[in-house]
Amino acid sequence: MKQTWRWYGPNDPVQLLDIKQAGATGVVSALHQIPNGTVWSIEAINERKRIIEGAGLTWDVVESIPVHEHIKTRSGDFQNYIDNYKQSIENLATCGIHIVCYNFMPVLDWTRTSLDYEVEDGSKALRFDVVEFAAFELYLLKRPGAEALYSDVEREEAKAHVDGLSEEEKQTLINSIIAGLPGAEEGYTLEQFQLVLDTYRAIDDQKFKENLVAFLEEIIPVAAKHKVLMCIHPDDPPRTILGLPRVVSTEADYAFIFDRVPHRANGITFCTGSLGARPDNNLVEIFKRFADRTHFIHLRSTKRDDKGNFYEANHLEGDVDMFSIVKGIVTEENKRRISGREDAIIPMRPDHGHQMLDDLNKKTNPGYSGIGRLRGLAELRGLELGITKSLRL
Ligand code: DNO
Repeated sequence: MKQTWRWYGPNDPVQLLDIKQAGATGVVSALHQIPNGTVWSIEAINERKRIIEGAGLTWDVVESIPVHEHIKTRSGDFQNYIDNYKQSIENLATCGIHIVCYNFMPVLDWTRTSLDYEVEDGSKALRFDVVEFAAFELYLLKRPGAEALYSDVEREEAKAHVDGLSEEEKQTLINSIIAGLPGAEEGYTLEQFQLVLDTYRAIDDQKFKENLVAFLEEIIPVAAKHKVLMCIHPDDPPRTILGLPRVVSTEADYAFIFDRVPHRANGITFCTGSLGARPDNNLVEIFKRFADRTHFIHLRSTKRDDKGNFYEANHLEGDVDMFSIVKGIVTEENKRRISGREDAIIPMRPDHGHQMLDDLNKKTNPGYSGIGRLRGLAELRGLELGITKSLRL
């Protein structure tokens, strides 16, 4: 695997030199300063590229060019936003960047209820708690129609939870969910949030799937023409939230997308942490089935319980069988090498990490502190090396 690291740009508290010292050779980055829906100009792309290469690293993957809400709902100025998206893809190719990650999650990007969940060694992890989430949507957001999704017992639990929170704790819960985690291009107030949710009233999973396909039918031919590999990131968490449609959560979802738009430029960001939060996702099988169109990999593990809660575990712990996953990846890379594919080395980044050691005293991007990811990368590269050597590759 090509060992890469997500970098939010010059304002990221983790610097390019830190990334080098962590052992990564590639960078995953996006032009977060450009408003969602606007074309990424060649100048702006080259400027970022120059900074990354100036530090002796390569810019291997764009994560992400955000997909505008109007594209997702196919409303308003969506065609203009699709045209801009195509232009950004073409401009990236002109600058020599050929892998683009994106997601098709309505309204919110990844979602957690707690950004500082303390695990037993004293480090802090990100967590999704079903009761906290219910408390948010039932009693803080007061989303119309939300009650119907919960049983009496669940509503009572959520009520008890919210009643036990101070005003400050309520605000923290709200912010954790809607103020925008790093990489999410949008942040909302409660009022704005409800308004955006309302734009999905008439869009069920089936309709949303068609909206995704319609988007892919436009962008994949452009990507293919410019040799850009598009890779869709799975929903996180991989199930419906807030009554919103979800269409990239399971093996069947992927099968549908690739059946409708088969070109290999239509590919996957294989994110073990996101997919692994769902007990019925067999990650090894999903990887096997779509390995040849996996263009980018996020390695991370989650620890689930039987109520739907999960937290982000250390990279080699939790519910993800990281050994089998990495073995599958190494095997796929070898297959590609033998068949002469140019993309035989797949970029991987250690996804998230605990806030730990010195980072506990710093302001860090949730999930994206330096030391936790350094630990993750160190463990993962060791695992890969062990597998590669034992397979005599
Ligand atoms: C969270 C990330 C996501 C991801 C986007 C891809 O840590 O995995 O924000 O970058 O969903 O578009």
